[in-house]
Amino acid sequence: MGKHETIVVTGAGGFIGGHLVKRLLEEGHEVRGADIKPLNEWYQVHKGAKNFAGPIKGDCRDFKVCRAISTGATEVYQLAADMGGMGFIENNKALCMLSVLTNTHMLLAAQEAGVKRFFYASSACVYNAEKQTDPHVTALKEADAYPGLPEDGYGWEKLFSERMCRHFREDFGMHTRVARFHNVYGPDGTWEGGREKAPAAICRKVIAAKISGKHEIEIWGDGTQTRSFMYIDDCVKGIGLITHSKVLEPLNLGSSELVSINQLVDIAEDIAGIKLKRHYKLDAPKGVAGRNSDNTKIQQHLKWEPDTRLRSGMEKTYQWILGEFTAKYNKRTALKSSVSTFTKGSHPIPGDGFNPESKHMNTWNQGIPAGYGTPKVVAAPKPAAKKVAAAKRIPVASRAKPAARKRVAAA
Ligand code: GKE
Repeated sequence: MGKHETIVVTGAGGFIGGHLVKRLLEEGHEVRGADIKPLNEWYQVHKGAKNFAGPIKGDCRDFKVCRAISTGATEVYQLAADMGGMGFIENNKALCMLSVLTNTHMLLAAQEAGVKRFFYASSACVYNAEKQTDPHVTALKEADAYPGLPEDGYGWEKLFSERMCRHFREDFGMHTRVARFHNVYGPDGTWEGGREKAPAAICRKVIAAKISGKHEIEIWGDGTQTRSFMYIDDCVKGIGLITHSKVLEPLNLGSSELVSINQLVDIAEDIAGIKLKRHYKLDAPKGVAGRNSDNTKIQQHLKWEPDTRLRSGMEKTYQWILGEFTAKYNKRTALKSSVSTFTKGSHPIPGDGFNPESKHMNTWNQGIPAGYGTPKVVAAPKPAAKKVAAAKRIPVASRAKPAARKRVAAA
């Protein structure tokens, strides 16, 4: 990368985008940050950047916005997406898929602007669900994305969009680079409200328990599900390395330190210096049973992999959330934030909008990772045996239809 590039970061008001803008400014670049959120909702606002905020100037689903921010730019980091942790993506599949507009329009605008590099933030949610059914996982290598059976909704969109990056490269000669992020955490991110991921949610719930004095915690699932979590500094470093590498295919960008959710809670409890009684909410969104990042390829190509230990990243995250928490809650109100919320917006709803084909083609099962649980497809009530026979019996009068009689006559 040259010394002073003009760089676009979409999703600049979000968690990873905010940290990336900071790093790029420190490196001396001219940065344009865009986000649909109004400026007062951005996690970090960097005065040194030109900020395009809100639904008029910062909505990257709108091609006109994409064009306005990309003209004259030399690099684009496409991080904007409607997304969140399991509580959000499992229940808002249509919204997640609408990010295809952002990805499509940003690719087109960047191509028109003739940028030197286009970075796309994909996700470990693209990986085939059948490879993630056991908490004792074999780490996912890049080839495991195919045959395609990604996370329903969110993962399908990510897989499609990373594929689109590939074809913009092959057909239009654009220098696209793709990283598959594995669960990123750290300060200045979402920690409550329904979109937060497990590390932030667990820190918040432990803090709520400590401050309220009610030493209990609710955990989604049975706590045996496993993940690896990547600290934000590693993520930002990896984005830079991958963008300027020669690696054309999507690369894993994640930690390979596998822990169970129970172990994640152990870490947060240890930082807080308390022990909590655990309650397991088994019907909450769980996602896949186990997921880890195979870092063979990134090591091979970049001689590096995310290496911040979870304990040390969680310490910084906990302290930051503690500051946010105490600015908002006190001993009396702390328990208000002790439960993680999620909506049941997009579960299959019998009646209008319910696809009857699903029952026959098993598409719900196919599109949903194992951890989702067995979906209950509500079958239409079967008519009683007597009624079926009656329905099949064709009344004599209707057998002798004029058309049928005509055919017989013609023969
Ligand atoms: N969010 C959340 N909140 N998760 C909890 C909580 C809680 O209060 N308690 C336990 N968990 C469990 C979830 O049930 C899940 O099994 C696990 O922690 C991790 O949840 P997560 O951090 O929300 O997200 P996932 O790792 O399952 O999935 C995320 O993967 C990333 C890629 O690795 C996705 O949400 C994507 O946002 C992302 O691409």
